[in-house]
Amino acid sequence: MNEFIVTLIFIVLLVSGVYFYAGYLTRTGKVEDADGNFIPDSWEEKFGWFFNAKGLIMLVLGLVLGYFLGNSFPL
Ligand SMILES: [Ca+2]
Repeated sequence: MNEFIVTLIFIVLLVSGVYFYAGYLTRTGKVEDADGNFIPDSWEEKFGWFFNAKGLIMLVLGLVLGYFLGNSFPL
């Protein structure tokens, strides 16, 4: 497996982890989430774009990862 794919998988896990952690923090009430969108309000101020683009980011990462995995392990 080449390093690019390993890096991609790492990025996917990291990004997913951030989304998961945001949900965990807000659901357990560890951070303030006044608007109830499961994103810590303190994060939203600085990284709102990161959460707004969640669907797009995951889609692009999935497509890129799928493309390179498909190239490395052809059926
Ligand atoms: Ca919020």
